[in-house]
Amino acid sequence: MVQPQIDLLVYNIGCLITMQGNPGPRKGKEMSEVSCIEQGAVAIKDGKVFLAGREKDVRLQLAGMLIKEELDAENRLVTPGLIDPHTHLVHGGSRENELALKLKGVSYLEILAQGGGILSTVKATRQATEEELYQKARKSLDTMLLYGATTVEAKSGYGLTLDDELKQLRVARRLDETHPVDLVSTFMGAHAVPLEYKGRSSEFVQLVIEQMLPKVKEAGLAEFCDVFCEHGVFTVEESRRILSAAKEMGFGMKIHADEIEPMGGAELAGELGCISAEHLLAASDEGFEAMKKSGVIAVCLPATSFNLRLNTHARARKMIEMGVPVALSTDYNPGSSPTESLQLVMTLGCLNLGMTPEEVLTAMTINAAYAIGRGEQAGSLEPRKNADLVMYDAPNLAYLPYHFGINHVHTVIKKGRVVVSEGRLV
Ligand code: IZC
Ligand code: ZN
Repeated sequence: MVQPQIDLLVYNIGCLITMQGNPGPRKGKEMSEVSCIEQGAVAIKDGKVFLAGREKDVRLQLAGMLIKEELDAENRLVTPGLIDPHTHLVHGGSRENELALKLKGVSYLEILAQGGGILSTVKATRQATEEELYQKARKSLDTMLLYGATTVEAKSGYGLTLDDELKQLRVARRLDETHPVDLVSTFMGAHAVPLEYKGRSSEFVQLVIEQMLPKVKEAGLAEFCDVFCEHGVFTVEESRRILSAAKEMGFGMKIHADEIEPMGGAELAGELGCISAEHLLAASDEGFEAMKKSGVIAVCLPATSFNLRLNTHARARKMIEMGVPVALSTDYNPGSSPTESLQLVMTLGCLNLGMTPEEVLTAMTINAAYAIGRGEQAGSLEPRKNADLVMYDAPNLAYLPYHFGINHVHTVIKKGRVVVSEGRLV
């Protein structure tokens, strides 16, 4: 008989947070039920977690099994790999020119209405070759990984023609195939009304529904469809049309809802049964109720409100109290949130949204996994899930948001393989 073997045993973990629990996104008090196993270990086999728990117990259960390799965590903190459930990863160019405008008090939506903002990134993305987009996004994905992200959602939405949308989505697929980080793709053709359709948004909506969605589906290039439901972008009615059509075609639905103005986007997310609703700064209590009823996950993006200099924040505490599961994300994009760092988002989640470090970790592991349909594979360290874990040069969880603006990651293991060691890509 072949002797069963373990590929890698990570041991001497000072604080091991597994996020083990019942299946499903965590709500209310469950979001703070995060415990630390002192002297922990994680046994990995075939890229999956075999066992995670107290080192003493893990070693006992492994008795008689061959352990091919051991890694000493030297008393560090270990969590599941972080999950970034909302990014605009693939794009051309950058928008540092908007900083001066912002300092003069010009708002994000004003910049967009003047043909800048998203539309300037659309221009740069259309001009870029597929290879250029790939190289640029790859660099950002490396940074995300160095900061602890092991699964990342990526939206299109800077092409706004069928070919340019497909170009962005192909880049995301190639990254998924060639980079250690797992990518989950979202089609967001309804991210802005392109200049050539100015004043003819309903024709553009028709293009998205009749041409883009079927082609994206046919090419198998996206799992989800997202819409920017916002004043001056897409109305609730247009968003309903696009998302309903997407649902018919078998896409999961996401929505940028009530980011800046209260529009009823959260209510729509509940009505349609979206997997997640994003931003939600201006969402109403009725919107939260509708989300709760349909099990919509709230994806909060505090780096965006910080960077837009908004004085308001998503009401994460209210949502947690009401039982809406909350996830957190960078919203990485060249305009409203040019950062790849989920660790910065941890700090902003605590200081600006009032979430505890435990709630923050829940929001960027298990709840983030469910927000992108990966709850069965990722988000916690339990048997049969992907062996995605992060080891930090930090003694405990609270240390991460507390000591902010730097990178605490020491080692990242993705599907059982060490991909970051001593803070460097291997
Ligand atoms: O490029 O500004 N909010 N979409 C919706 C964005 C921000 C990305 C951008
Ligand atoms: Zn976004």
